[in-house]
Amino acid sequence: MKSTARAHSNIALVKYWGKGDEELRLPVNSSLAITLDKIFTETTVEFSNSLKKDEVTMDGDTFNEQETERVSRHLDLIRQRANLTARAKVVTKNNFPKGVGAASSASGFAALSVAAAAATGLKLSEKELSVLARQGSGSASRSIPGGITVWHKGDSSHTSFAEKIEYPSEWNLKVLLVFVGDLHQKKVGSTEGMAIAQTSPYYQIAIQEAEENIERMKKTFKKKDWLKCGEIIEAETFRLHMLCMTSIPHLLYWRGTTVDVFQKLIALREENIYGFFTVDAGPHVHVVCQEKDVKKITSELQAIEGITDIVECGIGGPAKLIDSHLF
Ligand code: 2P0
Repeated sequence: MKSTARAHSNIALVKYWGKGDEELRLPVNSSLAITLDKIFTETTVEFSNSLKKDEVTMDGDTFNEQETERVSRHLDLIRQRANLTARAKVVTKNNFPKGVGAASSASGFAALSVAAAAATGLKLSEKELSVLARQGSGSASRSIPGGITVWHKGDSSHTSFAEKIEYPSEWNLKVLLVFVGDLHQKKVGSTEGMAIAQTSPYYQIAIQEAEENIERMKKTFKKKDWLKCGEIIEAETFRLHMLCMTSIPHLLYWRGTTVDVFQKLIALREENIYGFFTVDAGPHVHVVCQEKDVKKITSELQAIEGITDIVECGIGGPAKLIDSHLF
């Protein structure tokens, strides 16, 4: 059976940066993320006995051996479960460039998991799909449920999955993706970067802080405390990048323009305009704000030299099967 799925990217507000179990991709702390409606991956999978090996193409390019190997290992998990040996043809398409800090592995492995499971005829629950996607790429677990999600770190494979949580819908949350400089691929990817996180002298305290920030953030949702929520979003940005900057060797993902965006957002608070910055393993900034402030924030940021694009996103839905196949 040929199956196609679409999964959205997500941006973490409480970040994942370190694994307790590399093989299973169990994180050292829980994380919390927003699903992005405008950034997504579509993937078609078909298993066939006539194929000698898995064949993967993304945006028209055939995957190299190393990239194919990672996909094959993920497909093996599904083949095992479905009691299948056939190889697969996988065609995948992003509506954004790979490796620019728009979390292509999150939407990629979420779409692959949903499409491949369906292509084998397996019927998996949302939780099972999240557990499965996590094993391809940790952040992919959070692209399965949609909305705002918490990925529970868990203490075993089946207890480490993401689920939706409630948040104040009246905030009308938006996320502005602010692209800084050219969109070439980053030099040190997340998997590689987080593998050295424990060389930071601040590692243990950072893990504890993340768990506490999940609880603090959930409390701000309950109390509808927008400013406190923003404070935690930015504290998490600095927690992640402090870890990166104090790892050995250190990792500095920001550019000057990244900091210019922070400064502009901080200055706008004088006018009661609140956009909160968060940054992943790259130089680009995600601004979390309310719909009523989008126009003003966008026009102010557009004036900063070095910003190449701003993409406005709302909150995206769950990963799901779609009818339009890619081959
Ligand atoms: C996050 N990032 O919470 C953090 C913040 C990037 C910075 O999760 O090794 O691609 O595939 O499990 O999920 C990106 O890391 O890493 C990520 P793997 P992943 O969103």
